[in-house]
Amino acid sequence: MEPRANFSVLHRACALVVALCTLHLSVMLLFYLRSTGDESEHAPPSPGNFTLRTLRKGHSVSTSTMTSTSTMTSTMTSTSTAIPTTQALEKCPDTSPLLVGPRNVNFSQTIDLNEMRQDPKVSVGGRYKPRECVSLQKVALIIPFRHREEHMKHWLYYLHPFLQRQQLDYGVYVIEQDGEDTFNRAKLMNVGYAEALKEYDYDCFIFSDVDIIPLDDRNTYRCFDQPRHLAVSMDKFGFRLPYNQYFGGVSAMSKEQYLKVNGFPNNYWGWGGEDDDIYNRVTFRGMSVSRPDGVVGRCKMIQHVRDNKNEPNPQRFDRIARTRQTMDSDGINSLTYRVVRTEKDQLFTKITVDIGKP
Ligand SMILES: *[C@@H]1O[C@H](CO)[C@@H](O)[C@H](O)[C@H]1NC(C)=O
Ligand SMILES: *[C@@H]1O[C@H](CO)[C@@H](O)[C@H](O)[C@H]1NC(C)=O
Ligand SMILES: [Mn+2]
Repeated sequence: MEPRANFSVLHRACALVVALCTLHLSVMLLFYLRSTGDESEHAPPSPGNFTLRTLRKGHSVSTSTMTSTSTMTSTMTSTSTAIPTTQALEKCPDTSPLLVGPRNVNFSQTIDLNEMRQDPKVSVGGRYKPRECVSLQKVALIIPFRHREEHMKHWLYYLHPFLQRQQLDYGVYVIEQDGEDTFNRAKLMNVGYAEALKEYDYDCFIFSDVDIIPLDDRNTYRCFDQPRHLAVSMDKFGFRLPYNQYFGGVSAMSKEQYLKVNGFPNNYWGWGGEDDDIYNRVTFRGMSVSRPDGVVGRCKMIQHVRDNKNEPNPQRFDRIARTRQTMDSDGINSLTYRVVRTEKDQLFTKITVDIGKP
């Protein structure tokens, strides 16, 4: 009797070991599958909109995150071949000698723009070009806007000198949504593109929130050989990207890149998702996102409460899941709006537009 009892105990022990091994293996397998399915594995935690990860599993992402600045400086300089030879001025260098690097900003200061308005180098409408050389690019800065006068002051106060140190030929376009209907950031950016081109032969467009101030002028506000994300290291996200596919805040696209993605969506009313749609457009057209490194790309956002009539858009997740189907028919080719008025300040051109409502 004794050996048989022993054998049965042994048998049970073995079965238990086998069961445990199986459990262990399946748990490992589960973890393995989850980590390979999740492309943003190494991304910092996303700020609450996790749904992005699931929606994105379907397509591959080719973000060249945090590409070093040295590889960037050589790009896009070939676009400036159209400079008249009769002009005595030479092309500006790839890297401006006027850069000063990191600088702090202080949003508690009271801003007086009048001194800046007297600067003879800036011409009406917020236009500037360096006297010392011919800029490599003609850059339009597009700022979607409504009820943020105080932020605008800070933006102008810090950005004009910043852009001048970068030796850019630039113009500042504040695109204000008329009326009090739900805000539409991306549509205003499309309007800015169209309106700026009516004034000057811009070849690069910077789309910037009014409340984001870059801290380092080595973060050049110009275009690169791929669409460029500029606000890569924001204080509100702990000076890092909130997630790998983040394309919000400030971005740059050449005219060619912009047309390749049919501009931006016109139907994102309210907060969120439009920047993810643009990101999708970029990847679906075979482009990738270029970025400065996290030190050069530092910037600060002026803290504020959420605006009225800019509540989170409940449709945004459905929309960003369908970018591929909608991008050819919804964009710069379907843009309609009506200019209500144009104001020419010394430091900016403000265009107030009726863009309709949801
Ligand atoms: C910012 O400006 C305010 C008002 O001028 C001043 O009191 C404060 O010390 C400044 N803060 C920093 C960090 O310089
Ligand atoms: C996710 O959050 C980022 C950062 O706040 C925002 O720019 C983006 O539009 C959000 N996307 C969605 C789908 O809510
Ligand atoms: Mn903001």
